Amino acid sequence: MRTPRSAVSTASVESTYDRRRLRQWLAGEARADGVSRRDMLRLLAAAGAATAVPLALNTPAAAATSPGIVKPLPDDWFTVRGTNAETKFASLAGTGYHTPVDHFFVRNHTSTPVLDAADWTLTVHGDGLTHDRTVEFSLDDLKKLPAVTRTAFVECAGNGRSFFTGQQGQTVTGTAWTLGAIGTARWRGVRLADVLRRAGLGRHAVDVMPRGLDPDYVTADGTDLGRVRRPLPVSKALDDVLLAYEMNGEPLPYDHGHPVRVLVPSWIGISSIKWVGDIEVSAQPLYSPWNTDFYRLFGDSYPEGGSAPLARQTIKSAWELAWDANLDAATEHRLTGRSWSGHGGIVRVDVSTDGGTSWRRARLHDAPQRNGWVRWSVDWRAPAPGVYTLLARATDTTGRTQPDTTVLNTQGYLFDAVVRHPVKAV
Ligand SMILES: Nc1nc2c(c(=O)[nH]1)N[C@H]1C(S)=C(S)[C@@H](COP(=O)(O)O)O[C@H]1N2
Ligand SMILES: [Mo]
Repeated sequence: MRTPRSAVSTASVESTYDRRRLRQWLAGEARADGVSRRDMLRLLAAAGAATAVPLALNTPAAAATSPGIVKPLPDDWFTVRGTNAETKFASLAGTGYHTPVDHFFVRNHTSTPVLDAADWTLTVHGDGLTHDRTVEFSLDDLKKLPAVTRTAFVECAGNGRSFFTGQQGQTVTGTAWTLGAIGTARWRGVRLADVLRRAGLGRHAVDVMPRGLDPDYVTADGTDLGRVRRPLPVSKALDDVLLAYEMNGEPLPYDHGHPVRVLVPSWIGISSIKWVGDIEVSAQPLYSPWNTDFYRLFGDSYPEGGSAPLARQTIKSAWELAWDANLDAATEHRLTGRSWSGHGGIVRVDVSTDGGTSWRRARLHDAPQRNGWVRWSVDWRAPAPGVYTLLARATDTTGRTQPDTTVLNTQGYLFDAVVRHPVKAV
């Protein structure tokens, strides 16, 4: 399989773009609604364009007791974490390549709005459209455009976050996901490019900002950040982004964005705005708290105001086994798992069943697929009863492989280190 355009180049395009965006903000040529002046100054300091300003982070809101999720969340399949539900990897064994909707993780900043497709419209607006017009699309209008089907995972930028603490002894903020904040589905919808062109995309458009119809997001300290929204460069919007109205052959379920969500293949989950109600197309760079305060890397190893906004996902592997799973010591087991990367298809997975002393290659059950994962397996019989540590290390088409540790960032994004998974042979 051909290697997709290098991730490094995408990342550096993003950071160059980010610097330009910041300069334009300073010159009064960029918009930053709902973002504090202090945050903008902090980002500017990081880009080397102004003096340093003390770092102050907002922490995402604390857990609510009621998750605000519509679908059932059986204990065997999900761990509820505040307003979110994490898929238990063990429950994916034997479910096939695509994650069934009833197993698919849910990440909600607030709660799932139950929207009626018949009343729904998408408003496309902004000075990046010719004549600064406003164009509305009903779901029927979208369905008249050419339909496209794409298999892609959606994975939260914070997936694996709990291992910064559990494996590296570090403190981070945010939902304590293990590895189940990911799912792979077959999405069907229309190209965002087709909708933007139909709306009259202007030559000077630089950013598009989809916004959800779910309630305003209010942080733990009571700050109302408005509705969930994150700018996307026009280049990505015109590349492979979908407005999806089907998931695994069914109308998009309530919890995953019914009736229409944005689907940004290989990028962090926050890019794929659910319940999209409007898309601003702008001739100026745009900011929201989701590309200033959140979803950048902050910490000692990063510029004072954080990295460029995160775009592509990183590389990970997970065993389809419970943590501390009991395995019969007397029998041979076919152990299974999955690996994925935002940078390219997975070409190789090495596993260890003795804590990393010896390694062998896992059997891959899928061809490397960009934007997707591969399933793999390995046969193993425990040499004797006792506790064992399983490890899996994936390599993708770009040569990227999982390190032993991930450099700390304060919000615990993009954990990519090999996870040490304990099991008990009994
Ligand atoms: N409108 C809206 N879109 C959203 C979110 C949200 O809270 N509201 N969460 C984002 C995040 S952080 C992730 S990881 C994905 C999760 O998608 P899923 O719930 O369908 O798995 O949706 C993204 N889109
Ligand atoms: Mo996320």
